[in-house]
Amino acid sequence: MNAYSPGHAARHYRAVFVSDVHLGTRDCRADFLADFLRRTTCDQLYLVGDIIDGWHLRRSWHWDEAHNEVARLIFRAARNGTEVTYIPGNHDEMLRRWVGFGIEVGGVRLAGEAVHVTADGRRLLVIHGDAFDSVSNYARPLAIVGDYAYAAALALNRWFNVARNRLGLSYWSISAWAKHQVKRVVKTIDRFEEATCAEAARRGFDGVVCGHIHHAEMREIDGLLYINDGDWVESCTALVEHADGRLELVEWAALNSFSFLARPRRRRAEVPEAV
Ligand SMILES: [Mn+2]
Repeated sequence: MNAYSPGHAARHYRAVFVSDVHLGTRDCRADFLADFLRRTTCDQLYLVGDIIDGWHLRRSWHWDEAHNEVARLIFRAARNGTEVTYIPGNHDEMLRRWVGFGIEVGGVRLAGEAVHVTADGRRLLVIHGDAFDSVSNYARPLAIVGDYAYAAALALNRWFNVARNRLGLSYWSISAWAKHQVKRVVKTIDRFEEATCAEAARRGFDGVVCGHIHHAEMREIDGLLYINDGDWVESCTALVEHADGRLELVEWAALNSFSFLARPRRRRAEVPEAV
């Protein structure tokens, strides 16, 4: 398992933002996130929603040692002086009813949203982002269709239409349909980005940090900074702020050449004790 191999030493950042971890599901790369948290320290840690996937509670709850490790490392950071803010998303919305009470559990503060001021004085609105679903027409599940999927669709298309032809049916293009879907996804993401930015602008912020759509991004929209910290299911990305206020998207899996095919070993002894 490559995620636990000793890499470079721990890095310190002013702030770290992660979201859409989906702990409790099999698809969550808790092993990669545990590795990131073990090798990263920060003054402020923002958990920007969908950290625990409560929707899976009643269906197939999946929780292994890597999931434990993520929870342990977050609480350890809080104990060691990191200010941890947990902003619930739509998958951990059961926590939302508690945000009004100023609750802190093990040093982790629950909040509906947060304001982060960077070292160079920029004020950023930190939200999960699902409030903008209706404006952007974002509907789950919404996967980005990659190049390989498109190639697969083309191949499938050939066989599909051979079959349709034999059945006396007219030609119907899967690839054209797939292309149309990709266009629709791109449009939806654009609308989501514009909607969150418009909200931040309306409230006088310099930018917005969100998650929710599992699409890491950092760009300027109409003079406003839009940042999406991505997710820990597909892209395994985090947003970090350096000491001088510089913001950077870190692609942890790509950076460490982790293989998505390798799954963490389940035996407890394989995981180094961190606490
Ligand atoms: Mn979400």
